[in-house]
Amino acid sequence: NRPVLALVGATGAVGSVMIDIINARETVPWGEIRLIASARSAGRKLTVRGEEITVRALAPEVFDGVDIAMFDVPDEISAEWAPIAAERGAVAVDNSGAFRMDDDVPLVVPEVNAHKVAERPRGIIANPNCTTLSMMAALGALHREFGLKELVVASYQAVSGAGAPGIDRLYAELEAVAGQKLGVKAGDVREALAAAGLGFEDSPFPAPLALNVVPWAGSYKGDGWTSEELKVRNESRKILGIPDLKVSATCVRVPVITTHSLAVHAVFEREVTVEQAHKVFAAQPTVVLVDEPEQKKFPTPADVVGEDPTYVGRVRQALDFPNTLDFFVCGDNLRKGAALNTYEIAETLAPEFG
Ligand code: 2RA
Repeated sequence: NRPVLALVGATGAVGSVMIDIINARETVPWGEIRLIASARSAGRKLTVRGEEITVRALAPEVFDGVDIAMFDVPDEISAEWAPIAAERGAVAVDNSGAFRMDDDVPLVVPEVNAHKVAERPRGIIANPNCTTLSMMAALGALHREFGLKELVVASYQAVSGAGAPGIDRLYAELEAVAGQKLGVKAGDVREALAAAGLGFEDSPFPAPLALNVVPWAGSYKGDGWTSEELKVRNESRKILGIPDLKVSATCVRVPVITTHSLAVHAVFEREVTVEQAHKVFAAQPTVVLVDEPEQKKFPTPADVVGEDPTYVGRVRQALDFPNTLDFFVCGDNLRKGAALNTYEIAETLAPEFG
């Protein structure tokens, strides 16, 4: 008997990427794949590995007989339904923020801490936030070798992290500024957006993003910090298993559709050279190194979007900080940052049910 997989949120942005990933796999271990979504989307038919599957409405009984249920839904839906799936006997692999910092829920990046999938007293496993996740394959590999001590990061986050409204808003803003010589006088971009009827009351971003960058992602959490910045700190500590890791993050939204980037300043216990770091990255199958400064070769989000691996470049030994590397990471926030990592957790679990 092969395991039964369910995908909750099958018709959403991440759910669609998930189906693409399942379709692109050479082989899959599943005996049955169930697609689940809100009542509004129920009845739609989607093709998975050549088979047309009717989307079912979320209800307790849809989890009967399911071994692994992947959730790509908003926090409050996961908070309610992942425990219901677990009660019905499924392992819930959840991509929301509802359970990530729960002590009884492992937070898993398979190439860093796959063994944690076994420690799941609630029957729930969490998938990290895409910002943290985008650098974990690279950092986990370095940590194993050199012992990570401190982490300072600045993110350059794509608008699809804010979902379809984020994508729609950036395209609308780009249209409003297209063909004009803007960005030469304070406020001229805001004026162009206002003239196009683009206010900020219902924008996912608190400032113009076209011809701009916005040092704000997520919600306000007090003392100056945003939710995204605190997630980078708390989730990095939990995934890497370093509870006292010193972390400071500044999260910035940039006019990129998909693929988050991070500038990483990482301090290690042991001495580390660029050459050694290159070797570590080259040995990590889920990392691609693009680091030829003399040829001006480095990763950029526009070149990485749609790719599964994490791309790393601009690796430098910090001139004024011992045992310290600076580097730049790009990772597709909808693939490894969300759907792919969730699916890899499910694949890691599959042999338990085979
Ligand atoms: C963002 N990290 O980029 C969030 C999405 N989970 O907005």
